[in-house]
Amino acid sequence: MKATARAHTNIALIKYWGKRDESLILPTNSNLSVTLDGFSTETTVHFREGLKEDSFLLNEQKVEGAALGKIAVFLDKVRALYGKEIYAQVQSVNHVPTAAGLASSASGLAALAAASSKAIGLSLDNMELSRLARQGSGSASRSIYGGFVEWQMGEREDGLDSYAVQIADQSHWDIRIAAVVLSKTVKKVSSREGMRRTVETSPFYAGWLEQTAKDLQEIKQAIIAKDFEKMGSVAEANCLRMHATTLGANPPFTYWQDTTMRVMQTVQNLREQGIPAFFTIDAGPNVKVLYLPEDEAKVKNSLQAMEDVEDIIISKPGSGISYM
Ligand code: 2P0
Repeated sequence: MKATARAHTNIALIKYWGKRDESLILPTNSNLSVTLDGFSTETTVHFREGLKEDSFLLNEQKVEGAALGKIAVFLDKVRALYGKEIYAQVQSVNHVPTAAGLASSASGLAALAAASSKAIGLSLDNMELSRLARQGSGSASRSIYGGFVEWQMGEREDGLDSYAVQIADQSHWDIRIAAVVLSKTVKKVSSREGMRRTVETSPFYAGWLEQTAKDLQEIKQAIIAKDFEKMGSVAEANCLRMHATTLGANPPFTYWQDTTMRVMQTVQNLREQGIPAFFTIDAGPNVKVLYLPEDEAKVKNSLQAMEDVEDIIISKPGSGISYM
């Protein structure tokens, strides 16, 4: 009862920002991401009779506390599908070229969903797998697929219609995504806490929801038509709107640092020079820059010239779940 799976992380171009059901992880809006080939998690799950609890090794280090708790809660859902109490040894390796806090729960929970369901003998299709991964971490539902992926929010209370679908695979469009790793990042509000506080208290949240549904339709058309300016400008505006909701929360907060804003400025300067480059930012200070392969040297040089940029990790659209 052992299986190994690999998943890549993803970056949202239309953000998932808020839950309508915290326990099933059902979002308030449909959202869309691109899977990144530069970051992945490989996870082995071994269910064994006689174990009294789950255990977790991450990059060969024993993990306990809240991180183990998240895994055990997720494995409870897999055990419930299987119908029997049996515990597992979980071993994960994060393939992230730097220790910069970029490893996301998306690749981790997607790999765990695939490996654990296979190990326990369930054979789930991608829709079922996406629905399962969603219950570990919302963004993990999208990492089941490669390329451009939409997580459809669904309407049901039981979440059966809330899962991701592929809009276009990784060979559809050769774009680049540079993850700009900043030095001296400060401790952030977790995305779970940040989205909860925003949904509950920010008067800007209603405006965010209204516009994001329109953004999603526009970006899907842009992706299919390979209209880079359109895709980039919609993604950038959507990111700015998501971050604007946090300033309206009570207590207010922001994920941005001074360095975050300087990278945003650099990207805007590139555009003024005629280079189509766009940024997006998740629940943290690091910035991801979208650009076309022919502009790589100029984009990289501008970012590398900046103070406080520690690393630049370049991805292409990556693949979905695979089994080892
Ligand atoms: C996203 N983020 O769409 C958004 C944009 C952060 C900002 O999904 O609570 O780790 O486990 O469902 O998926 C990060 O949140 O949150 C996230 P949970 P998750 O990528």
